[in-house]
Amino acid sequence: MSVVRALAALLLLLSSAPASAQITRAEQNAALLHQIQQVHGLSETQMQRIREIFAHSAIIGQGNPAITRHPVTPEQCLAQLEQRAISYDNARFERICGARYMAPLYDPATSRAEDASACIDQFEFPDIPCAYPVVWVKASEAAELCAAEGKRLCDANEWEDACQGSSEPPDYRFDLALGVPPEVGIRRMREAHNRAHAADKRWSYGPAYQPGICATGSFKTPGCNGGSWTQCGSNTYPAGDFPACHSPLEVYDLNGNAAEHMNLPLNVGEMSSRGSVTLGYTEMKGSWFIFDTYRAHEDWCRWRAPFWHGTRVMDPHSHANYHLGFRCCSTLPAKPPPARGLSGLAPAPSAGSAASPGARPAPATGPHW
Ligand SMILES: [Ca+2]
Repeated sequence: MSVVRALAALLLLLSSAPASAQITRAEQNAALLHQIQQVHGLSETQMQRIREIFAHSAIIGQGNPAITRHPVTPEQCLAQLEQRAISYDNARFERICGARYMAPLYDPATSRAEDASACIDQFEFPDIPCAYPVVWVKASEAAELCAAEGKRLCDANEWEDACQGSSEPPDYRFDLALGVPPEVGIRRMREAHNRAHAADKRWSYGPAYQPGICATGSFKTPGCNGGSWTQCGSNTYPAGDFPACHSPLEVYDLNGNAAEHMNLPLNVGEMSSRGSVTLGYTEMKGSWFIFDTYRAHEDWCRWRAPFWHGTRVMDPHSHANYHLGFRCCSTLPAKPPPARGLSGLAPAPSAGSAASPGARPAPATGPHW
C-alpha cells in the first residue's frame, strides 16, 4: 500500500508541471529511474549502471513524448486498481524469487511454485505496476539492463512457459541449426517448433484470442509508417492496467502492450537460463498495443516469429522500435535434493543435513523486499 502511495506522490509531482510544458525524454527518464530505484530497491552501483545504459541511447524510454498519446494515465491505472481492491504485491512470490513483481516458472500439474528454478518479471520492464513499458530499447540494452538488476534476459522458451502456464524442459531443436547459417537454422527451428505446438496453442488468458482482455485496444499514431521516432508514438498502457490479462502463472501483459525482446539460443552454450552472457539471437515475443484492430501476425504463447530485424542479442546495432520492450528472468539457487521419506530407502536426515525437510536455499542475489 505504501508503494502505491509513493507512486501516486511521484506521479503528482510529475503532473504538477505547467500543463503547457512538454515533458522531455530526459525528464521522463529521470523520473522513471527514480521510480525503478524506489520500487526495486536497487543499490547505487546498480543504478549507476542503469543510468549509463540509458545515457548511451538517444531514444530509450517510454516513447517519444512529443507524439506519444497513452490511452490511460498511471494515475487512472492506480485508481482503478485501488477501486477494484487489486494489489499486485505477492509475499509468496517475493519469498521464492527474492525480488518484487516476479513469478516462479514451474509446472502446476507436477510441482509447486516453491520448486521453481527460475522466475520471470510479472510485467514488462521496468516491471512496475502502472508504469509504461520501456521501448526504443535494443536487445543488447535489454540484456544489459536485466544484468544491471541482477537478472538476465529470458530465453524464448521461458517467456513461452510463462504464457502457456506450464514450465517444460527447453525444446530447442539445436540439431537443425548445425552446419548452416544462423538465419537458416533459426527458420528450421522455428518451423519445427511452431508445428510441434500448433495443436496446443493458447493465449496467456485462455484458449482463444479475445479482444479487450489485454492492452491491445490502443491506436497507431496517424502518419506512422515504417516506425520512425518522429512519427510513431508509443501509445502504450500502464503495466497491469488489464488485470485479467495474465497467464496461469500470474504473468501480465505477455499478449499486448509492448512486444518483447527475448534470447533465442542456437546451442546450449547460448542459453541465458544456463548462465550464458554471450547469448544467442533476437526473438520478439507477444503482440502490441493495436492488435485488436491490426493483428499483424500470430501471437499465441509458443508461437515463434520470423527472424524480423534479426541479429545477435548482444550486437550493438540490434533492433529497437516504438512498440518493442522486454522483460527479465532470474535463475534461483539450486535447491537441496528432496527428502525421500516415504520409500523407507532414504536415510533419515540428521541434524544439520543439507537435505533437512524445510531447509531453504538462500534467496537469489539482487534486491530484497
Ligand atoms: Ca507484452
